[in-house]
Amino acid sequence: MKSLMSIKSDWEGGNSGAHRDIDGTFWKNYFSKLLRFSLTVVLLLQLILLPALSSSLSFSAPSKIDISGEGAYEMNFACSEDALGLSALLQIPDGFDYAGDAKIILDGMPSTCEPSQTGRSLEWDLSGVLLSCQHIVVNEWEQNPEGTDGGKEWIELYNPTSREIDISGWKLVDGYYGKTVYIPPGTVIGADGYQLLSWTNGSLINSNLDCILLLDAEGREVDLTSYAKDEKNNNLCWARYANGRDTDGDPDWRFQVATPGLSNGGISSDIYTGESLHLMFNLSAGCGAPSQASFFAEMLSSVGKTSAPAVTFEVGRANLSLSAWPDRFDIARGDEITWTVLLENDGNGAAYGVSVNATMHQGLQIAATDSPNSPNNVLNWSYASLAPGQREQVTFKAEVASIQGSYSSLFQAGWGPGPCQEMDLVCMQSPRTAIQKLPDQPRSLAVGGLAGFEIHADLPGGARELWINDTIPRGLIYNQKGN
Ligand SMILES: [Ca+2]
Ligand SMILES: [Ca+2]
Ligand SMILES: [Ca+2]
Ligand SMILES: [Ca+2]
Repeated sequence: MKSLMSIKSDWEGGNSGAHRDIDGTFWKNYFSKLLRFSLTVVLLLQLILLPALSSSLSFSAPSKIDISGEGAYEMNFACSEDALGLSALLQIPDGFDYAGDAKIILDGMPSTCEPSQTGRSLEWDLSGVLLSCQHIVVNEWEQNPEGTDGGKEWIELYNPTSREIDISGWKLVDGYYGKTVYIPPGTVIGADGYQLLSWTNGSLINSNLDCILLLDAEGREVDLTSYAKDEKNNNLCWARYANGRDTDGDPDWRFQVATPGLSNGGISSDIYTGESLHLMFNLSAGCGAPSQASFFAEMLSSVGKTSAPAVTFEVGRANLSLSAWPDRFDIARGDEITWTVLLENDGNGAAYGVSVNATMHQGLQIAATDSPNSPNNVLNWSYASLAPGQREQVTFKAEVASIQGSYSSLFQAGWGPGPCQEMDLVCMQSPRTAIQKLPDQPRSLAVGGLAGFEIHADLPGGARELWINDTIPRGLIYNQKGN
């Protein structure tokens, strides 16, 4: 193992031109290597000090989810041994539904991953997805072939994914001298394929620790080997074992008989010892979800079953109340009525997708309102959500357009898919006796001109011995021939 100082002096002693080739990438990799080295030391110490840990699975959920709302859930799997054929299982309680957006995160790389559903059980087959999370690796390298090294040193790349990858313009850089070898145009590695490359920029050091860094055409790190030396001058060299194994640690590597262009042997795994996998997805609670829910999660693989401790959490439910009232109940033609509609959530969960509508009686005509007035004398409005304790009030005006025996207006509200709760409210108004003289606004008149007036009497309850007394304004003379 190298100390920080010895690594630094090796690099400073190398070809300074190479430092320009890769800008700051080398220092980044140097620190990332140091971090990996430290982690390896920590892991080794744990192995020495502690008994072997078994794989663990935990299920995390929001502490509370509301009916008709969506929550983000996560399964976290920490793997204690290399495993194949990985799949995740989740039992979801009645009333809950898978709401999509599943992704898996391994080594910080997200990948989408949809489950299949059987009854109340969701299952994710993770093997294929994990394969797509992988990347090209420097799989094997011979820094000291038998005899003279110049022109005979080689590096093997391996593509573990299920798609071919064009590596034209990518480059290899050695950690000791900082020299670069460019990968020629037109180089493509097929799925599960190998590519052998000759080291053509001088010779790789044998008797000092060296490493090979693989950068893509944009100069981003794709892979990095462990630091290693080969003083054997024979066909033994450093290789990832099992073939392609990549946990960023020294245990990925074995000094063994070279297998250029072929598998390094062993059985590759979906996930390796010490790796952690996060499976994230959304669930929604339907109208029928219970007030408490439990989830059971399992991870299955070639090395057995790991169960998560059961998780129970609270389900909140909104309870909306709807009230609506006019500023007067006895009305006459021409009155302008102000309506107030109030929604209140006194439940312990938010109401999502709240919609309200007001259908006014045909004798009332909706007038001033902020909401778009829809045809048929109906007003609609909505709220994305109403939190527990939240109140929302809307006012609008309607004019009494005609005299009717009574006026019944209908107010309705609902929320959630289904909906989860529906409310109907009928509000009655009665006509009142009223006399109206029109027009009743100031107007200009010429001498000799006619000023017409009209008197309406709305008598919804009928009338006996009806008389009307009207005072003629000063300056006007009654003209019974008027209209
Ligand atoms: Ca040699
Ligand atoms: Ca060798
Ligand atoms: Ca060499
Ligand atoms: Ca090989």
